[in-house]
Amino acid sequence: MRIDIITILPELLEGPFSASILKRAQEKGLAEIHLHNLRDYSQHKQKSVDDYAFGGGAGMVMSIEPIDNCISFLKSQRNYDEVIYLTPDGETLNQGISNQLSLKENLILLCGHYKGVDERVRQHLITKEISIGDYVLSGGELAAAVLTDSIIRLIPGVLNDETSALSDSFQDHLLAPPVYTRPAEYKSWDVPEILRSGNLKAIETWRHEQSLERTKKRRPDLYEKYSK
Ligand code: 6GU
Repeated sequence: MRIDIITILPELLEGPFSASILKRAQEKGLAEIHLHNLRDYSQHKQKSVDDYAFGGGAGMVMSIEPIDNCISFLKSQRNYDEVIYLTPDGETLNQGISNQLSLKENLILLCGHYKGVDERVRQHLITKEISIGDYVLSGGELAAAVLTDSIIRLIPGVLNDETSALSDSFQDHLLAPPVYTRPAEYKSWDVPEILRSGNLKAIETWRHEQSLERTKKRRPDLYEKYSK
């Protein structure tokens, strides 16, 4: 899988992709992440990428030309499955969307800023719009990092223990059960006896019950989906 990210702040994204699982996925050749500085595609001598809004009002709008230039250049190199715009008014990200996107070959992510992009970008160049939740970020970069992480960890071979993505919270509409590690005795805060029993069948049953209980209590909306 290859992900091309178009941004005015590439330095904001370098950190998250150069450590841990995302770094290892790239080193193993399972994922390629390429950052593109939108300013490099501006024709202006000051490299500007935004302008005043037609009709007036506060706030700048990201211009169509550098965005179209960058996307056109990328599309001339290979075919893309989706061109995704990260925006608070997009479809809210969930595990199902990440699962679907993890099966794609090439993705473009466009990070929004200011008052957003010229609407013609959305009408003619974008195939999918994603938000990561109902709160406002200063730009789309952190959302692009979240989306990229959630997709890449699902690619087979990225996680050491391949079953571990399958046992994540949300993968089956349930929250994950509680986990414990040594020491078994700490102050008087005990580890449930069953987890130390060695009875694998009983442990599996206990974990499933805990998942159900947790989901019902903390996320009744998810529990509703699961029990349907
Ligand atoms: Cl994708 N962008 C911005 N700026 N804010 C957000 C978001 C995206 N998703 C949630 N809040």
